[in-house]
Amino acid sequence: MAAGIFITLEGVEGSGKTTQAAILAGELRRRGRRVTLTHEPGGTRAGEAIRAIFLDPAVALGVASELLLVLADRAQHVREKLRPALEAGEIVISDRYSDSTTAYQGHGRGFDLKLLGELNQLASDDIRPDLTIVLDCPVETGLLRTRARARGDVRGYDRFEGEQLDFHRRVRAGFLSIARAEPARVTVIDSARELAGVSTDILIAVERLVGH
Ligand code: T5A
Repeated sequence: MAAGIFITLEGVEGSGKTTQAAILAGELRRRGRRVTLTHEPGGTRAGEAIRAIFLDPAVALGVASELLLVLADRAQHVREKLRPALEAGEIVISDRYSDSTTAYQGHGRGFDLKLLGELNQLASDDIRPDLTIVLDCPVETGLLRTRARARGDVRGYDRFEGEQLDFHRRVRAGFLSIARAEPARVTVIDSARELAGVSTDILIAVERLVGH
C-alpha cells in the first residue's frame, strides 16, 4: 500500500501546470517535505524516448497508436518512479497523468471512454491521485501563452499545440466533466489570471490534504 501522497496537475495547453507544479514543489520542500516532481509523457528514460515520438508532428500516429504510446509511458512511469516514491512516503507531484489521457485521447480524439478507462487502469496499476488540480482557462488564453513561447523555439509547435481550437475545446470540456464526476478528488482552479493568485489557491487545496 502506498504511504505517500499523490497530487496531479491537469489542464489544457498553457494553463500553467509546469510553472505551478514547480512553485508547489518548491513551497512543500521549503516546509521540509520530501517531494518528487515529475511529468507525463516522460519522467523516465523510456518515457522521454516515447515522449519524443508522441509529440513529434512529423511522425504519423493513428488514435490507437497515440493512446497505446502514452499508456506505455504511464506503465513505465508508475512502476519505475511513482510507486517507489509513494511507498517511500514522499509527496509526488505529476504534471499530467491519467486524466490527460481521458481528456485528450477520449474527449479530444473520440476514443471509446469505457475501453480507455480500462486501459488507463491497467497502465496506472491502481495508483490513483489523492488530489487532482485542474487548471482551467479558455483554450485561447493557454494557446496564446504556448504559441508565444514556441515563436522563440526552433522546434515550433508539437503534435497537440498545432491542433484546431475545437479539439482543445473538447479537451477542456473533458477535464471539466471529469471534475464534475469526481468532486472529492478533483479541484478546478481558474488559471486565466496572474500567477500568484493561482499558486495561492493551489496551496490552499493541497494544505487541506497534507496539512500546513
Ligand atoms: N498528452 C499528455 C496527451 O495527449 N495524453 C496524455 O495522456 C498525456 C499525459 C504534453 C502533451 O501531451 C498531451 C498533452 C500535451 O499536449 P507538454 O510539452 O508536456 O506536452 O505540454 P503541456 O503539459 O501542455 O505543457 P505546456 O508547457 O504547454 O503547458 P503548461 O505546463 O500548462 O504551462 P506552463 O506552465 O509551461 O506555461 C506556459 C507559458 O505560460 C506562462 C509560462 O511562463 C509559460 O511561458 N504562464 C503564464 N503567463 C501568464 N499568467 C499565468 N498565470 C501563467 N502561467 C503560466
